[in-house]
Parts: sequence; C-alpha cells; structure tokens
Amino acid sequence: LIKSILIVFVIILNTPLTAQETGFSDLLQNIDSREKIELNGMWDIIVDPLENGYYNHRLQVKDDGYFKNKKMESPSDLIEYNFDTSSQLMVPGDWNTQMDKLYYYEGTVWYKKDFNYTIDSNELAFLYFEAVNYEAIVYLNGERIGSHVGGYTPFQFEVTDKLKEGNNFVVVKVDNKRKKENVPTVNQDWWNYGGITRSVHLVKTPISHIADYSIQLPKGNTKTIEGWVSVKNGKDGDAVNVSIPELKKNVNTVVQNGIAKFSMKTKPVLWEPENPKTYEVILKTATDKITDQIGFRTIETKGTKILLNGKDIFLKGISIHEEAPFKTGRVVSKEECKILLDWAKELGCNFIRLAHYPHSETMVREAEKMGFIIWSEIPVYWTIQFENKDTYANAKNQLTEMISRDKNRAAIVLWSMANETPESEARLSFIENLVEQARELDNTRLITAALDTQGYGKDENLIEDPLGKAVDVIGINNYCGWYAGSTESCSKLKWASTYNKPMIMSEVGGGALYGLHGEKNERWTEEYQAEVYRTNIEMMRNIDFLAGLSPWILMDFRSSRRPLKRIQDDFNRKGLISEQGMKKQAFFILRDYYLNENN
Ligand code: GCB
Repeated sequence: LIKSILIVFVIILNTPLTAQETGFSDLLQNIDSREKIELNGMWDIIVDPLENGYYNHRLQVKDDGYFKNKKMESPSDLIEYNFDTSSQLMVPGDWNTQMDKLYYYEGTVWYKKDFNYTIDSNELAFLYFEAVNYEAIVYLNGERIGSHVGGYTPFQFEVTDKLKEGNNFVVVKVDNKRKKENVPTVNQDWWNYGGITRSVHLVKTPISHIADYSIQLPKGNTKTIEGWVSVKNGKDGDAVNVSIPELKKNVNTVVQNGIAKFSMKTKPVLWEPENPKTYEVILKTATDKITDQIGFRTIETKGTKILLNGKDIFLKGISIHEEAPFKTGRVVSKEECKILLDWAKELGCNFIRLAHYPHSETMVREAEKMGFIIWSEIPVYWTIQFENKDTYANAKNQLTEMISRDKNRAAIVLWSMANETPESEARLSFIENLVEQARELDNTRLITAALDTQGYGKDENLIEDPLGKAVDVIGINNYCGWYAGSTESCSKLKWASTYNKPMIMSEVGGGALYGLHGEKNERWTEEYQAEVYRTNIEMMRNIDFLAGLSPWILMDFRSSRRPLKRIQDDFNRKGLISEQGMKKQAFFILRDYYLNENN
C-alpha cells in the first residue's frame, strides 16, 4: 500500500515557459469550477439601429452614452432613454428568436444588468463572457472597461477596482452588423444570431490565482502526462501541486516567470469513443485550487490513416450547427446540447464536426463525456478578406481563444482553420500562418481545413489544392447529386489525391422537407435526399484514403440564404432531422451505413 501511495516528484525543468511563450492571454480556464456570481437571466435592453446611444449627431463618440444608465433626477431633466422601463431579453440567448421585431435585425442592442457585490480585499473579480455575437463594448458602472470582436469565443476583463460595494451595473453594447472585413464576412449560410448568446459570469479568484493550464499527453506518448500551470500575481518559487488521485499521482513544481511546468510518468486509461474515460485533476497553489475532468489520448496520422491511441480509426460523423432543437435560435442549455448529441449517438456516430465556429464549452464537454471525437473550427468561411492584416489578426485571435479554452479536451482532435475558401496566394499564406499559429499553441492535435470540391461533374475529382500541403487531414466538402451531377453519377465518381494524407468528407448531402414524399428524382422530397445519401455512400466506399465523414447536417437550421416558400421558409433543409425533431429517411440510410459496415 505504501508503495502504491503517491511518489512525489519535484521536477523543475530547466527551460520554463513564460506566459507570453504559451501564446495565450490570461483567459481563465474552467470557469465552472470557480466561485462566481451568475449574470444570466433577464437583461434590460434598448434597440439602437442608429447607434444613438454611442454617437452624437456629428457621429462623434459620446461621453455620456447609454452606458451611463442615467436616470431622471428632476422633472425637467431630458434623458431620452431609460433602461428601467425598457424591454428585456434573456441571457444567454439570441435576440432574433426572442422578439418578433428583431427577427432580421442586424445592428446594435444595448444590454444592462444590475448585480450586487460585496467587496473582499482578498479577491479579484473578472467579468467573463462565454460569447457575444459579434462585437461587444463592455461598461461597468458607466465606465468603459474593454471590447471584443468575434461571436463565438470567450473573453474577460478584470474589474476588481471598478466594482462598488452593493449595487453595480454592467452595460454591453452588442453589435452584429455584418462587415466585409469581419470573420465571418458578410456572406454566410447560417443565421447571424445577435446578442449575448452564451452565459455571463462575475468570476472571483484569490489575488494570486491559477489562470490557465495545459495538461495532456505529449504527441505519440501514452506514458507521460505533461503540462504547465500559469499563476497570476504569484512569484518565482511559488509551489504548485498537480494531482490525479485515481492514478495515484501527485507532483510538486514551482512557478518561474508565471508558469509552473510539470511532467509525470503514468499510464492512464486512454480516452476513446467506446470508453470516454476522464480523470479528476486537481491543481493547487497556496491560495487557489481548481479541479477539472481531463481525458488523455494520442492522435496522429500515418499515411492516409488517422490513429487514435495508435490504432486506426474511421470517423463516423455528422456536422452540427449550434442551432437549438425544437425552438430554433442559438443553443443555450446543456439539455439542448444533449438532444443534439443523443441524435448523433442514435445515428451511430463516433465523431462530430462542430461547424462553422467554436461551439459552447458545454457542448464540447458534454460531447467529450459521450465519447465523440470532435472537429472544432473558426469562422474563416468562404471569401473573407485574405489580404487584410486586420482580418488576419481577428482570425488569429479567434483561433487563439478557441485553443485556449479547449486545449484540455481530449475529445477535440482536429482544429479546422477554414471552410471552402477560394484558392489564391493571399488565402494560402493567410491560412498557412493560421496553421503555424495553431501548431505553436498546440502541437498535439491535427490540423485540417474543409476544402471546396475541385472539379465537379467529371468522372474523377483530383484533390490538388495547395493548402493540402499545410494540413494534416484534408477535409472535402462535396455535394454530388445536389449542387452538381445527378444522383446516379455519384456512385461512379472516383477520387484521387496528390497528398498521401487522410481525407474526411467534411460535407456531403442534400435538402429535403420532412414529410414531403415523391419520386427519388424530385427535389426536396425525403426520397431524393435518401438517394443522395445512398449514392454518395457508394462513392465513399471506393475512396481508399477516406478516413471519415461528417455529412451536412444533423438538423435543419435557419439561414437567410434559404427563402423558398413552403419548402425552406428560412431554413437550410439539409438536416437529417427537421428543426422539430422529425427524422427524415436519409437519417436511416446513414445510420445503416454507420452501424452495419465494418469501417
Ligand atoms: C457548404 C457550406 C455550408 C452550407 C452548405 C449548403 O458548402 O460549407 O455552410 O450550409 O454548403 O447547404 O450549401
């Protein structure tokens, strides 16, 4: 027993990383395990299409905009807004599906929330937003504390000195106007849901606290758990303890330049779809303690194969948008995540592509528990401004925030840099630079991008996009039988690749209105969609470098590109399941393929 009790290694590695060297900001990791005040619920809102609460009539930024949350003090006061008598919206949530008049709205909405705070001189406080689409300017007690761009990743501001004893108010200017230089750009095939779409917290930490950590197996090594813990407001030599009780491992290390590195020899049971094992990992400093559930696995490619824990795996997947089942709008709860994931399980999947932007941390964690391998991507979608340096900085920031948040999730094996981007020199170097950044931040996972089909309707499609060189796994979006070629032609379509790399058919499919029946050559019928699946599956059986697929898509989702009355009604109908949860015929075709073929 004594032998089996943990051995304490003090490992001070001679090349400590600094916070800068990890490439991440101080974004707090694992906010669920922190003490916090929830700021969810009803927020007062003012819809402001002219941004009257921000600019004066000369279009100069006001210093007494709506963020001041002013109230009339005497009957003669002129204040042309009042949060207290305004409408309200639920946070988390999009505004489009909460208020009829905001269904198509793209612009500014001001959000305000009051909360109570008791000052404690031993703690720091952070306003933490899980996501706001698209641009957020945040004010606390009337003072601007910062801004953030990008609709699907978390951000935070330390606000300790700005909080007051008792009542405080936070105001957020949320703007989802589409702009050419944005990521995504003006053109996207999903609804531009605006709002504070994910949860908001006031997170409390000790002054010297654990900000961030990375704890995973190194590439190709299943016998060493390695990582670092970044400690904010500590000093060199501060002790950090990392333990994994179930593995009887307990390591002491020390902080140098804000980071404590550690390494432990151990043989964890590896995370895999059939056994999504995670371990409780406890991180301690003299003042702080964080607990997380972490899984361990390796992921590599060998020729055209993907190897999970050294074993060849075929990814039986489905693409998913963050669209709420039954009510549409953004997914806001764990229950909604679980409905989507249960459907994917029923379909026989071991893999999900979370398109086209990072989904919520809840989604990723739930999927990990259920054993789904995950592809996670940033919204570098279609023709963004590849020449624009600011656009690059924006994309890079979204990539960094995605990896920062999810780097400890074993379920994520693929970071996707882009979707269907048009070939050009500028696009190539833009995405190559993102790939480089992703590898610098995380050299344990695979990098991919969904490429456009190259050469429709021929007998053979050759994959030769130069971007194929930069990625580990090639994603191909291919719509044989829908956008090009007849359904009969798909079964005969051949594929070749100039790269000796695994290929995932990251999209394939066609549309159908649930309940619409007819001949298999009649568009929009379930029979047509089923035939698309049947013939494309035949095609895929013949691709020897195919390592998986994630057809488009699990459930019908709202898109303003889809106006066809009585069929689309603002929905992309390529779902295998309708937005009301009804399974179409194609669902069962794909399910048979996943359950019955020995891939
Ligand atoms: C695509 C896009 C996806 C669209 C889909 C479609 O290639 O990647 O975002 O929704 O096609 O339905 O056209």
